[in-house]
Amino acid sequence: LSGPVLPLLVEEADARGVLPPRRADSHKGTYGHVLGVAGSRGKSGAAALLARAALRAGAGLVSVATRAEVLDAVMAHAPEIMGIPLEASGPLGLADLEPLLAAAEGKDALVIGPGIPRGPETGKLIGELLARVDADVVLDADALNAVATDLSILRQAKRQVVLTPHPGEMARLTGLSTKEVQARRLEVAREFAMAHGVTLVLKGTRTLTVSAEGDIYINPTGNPGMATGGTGDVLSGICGAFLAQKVPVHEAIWAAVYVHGLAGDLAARRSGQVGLIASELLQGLCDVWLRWD
Ligand code: NPW
Ligand code: AMP
Ligand code: MG
Repeated sequence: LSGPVLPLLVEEADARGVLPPRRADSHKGTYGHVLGVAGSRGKSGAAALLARAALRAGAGLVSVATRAEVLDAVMAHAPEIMGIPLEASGPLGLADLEPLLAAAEGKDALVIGPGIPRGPETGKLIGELLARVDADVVLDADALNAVATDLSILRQAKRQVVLTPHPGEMARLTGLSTKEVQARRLEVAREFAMAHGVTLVLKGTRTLTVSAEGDIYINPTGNPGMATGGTGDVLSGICGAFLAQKVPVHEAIWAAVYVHGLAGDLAARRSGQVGLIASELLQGLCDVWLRWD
């Protein structure tokens, strides 16, 4: 951490220019294939929100790998989703490695974590995937809690790694308390991103995106109506979709954060902050695209 850094405030014009225009002669392959590794019994909704958000954020194809017993529940939320059943049982572990490596073949971005069943081997599984999969990877939710036990796996990744913790997850990643994280958000996020060579999104009011080089982007969109279950799962899907569309990671992620917050602001105009629920961010995303048309 050498010298002072000037955080940049992301503006609407910056975020608007990030996604490539939909060319007349394009096809679904042009917009990339996202693989979500998400969901479990009682948390199939997290996988559905991730997948539907990736679709609404422009990904050409979206697949979800999840425990076989919940796959139908996830796919019932959208006929556009393709499903990959993980036949083992219990927490995700090394028994899931081969099926997941096969599932990751040809994918442009992976999003791992929302609602996954976590156990003692989940961190090792994620480490193997990071080292072997030829796609950028977003780690969220329980994938963050799983890698917290051995952060050295982040450095072994073949491609770019993005972490999207809320302050509670950031506390687990760093060993600090949530209060300490919140008191020094900028320093904590920057130190972590640079130390581990990852893009770090520290969520919450004025979400921070920090690049592996230590550049800091402050997000002005979003509102407390988004303090409701599932909104983070939506963000992970948007991040995956932007990466799959080949937006370079250094701009894909602060732009995804901006769009997610703007979708929340537009959705709150319809439902109010009190009434807002995470699935309404999906319509909010469409409102963002119409606003920018
Ligand atoms: P406290 O209480 O302040 O110390 P967890 P989770 C903190 C899935 N979901 N500012 C706060 O800590 C997810 O994907 C599934 C300050 C809070 O109590 C995960 O896999 C859904 N503190 C799994 O469930 C919908 C903040 O973190 C604690 C903060 C568990 O995820 C829901 C909670 O964090 C959910 O998305 C802030 N802004 N934000 C589904 N429909 O399937 C958070 N904290 O214990 O990691 O639990 O985030 O709910
Ligand atoms: P998660 O806790 O993983 O579901 O993520 C919650 C999402 O909602 C993150 O993107 C947060 O930045 C956003 N969010 C939660 N509370 C607020 C708030 N008070 N203001 C703005 N955004 C918020
Ligand atoms: Mg979350």
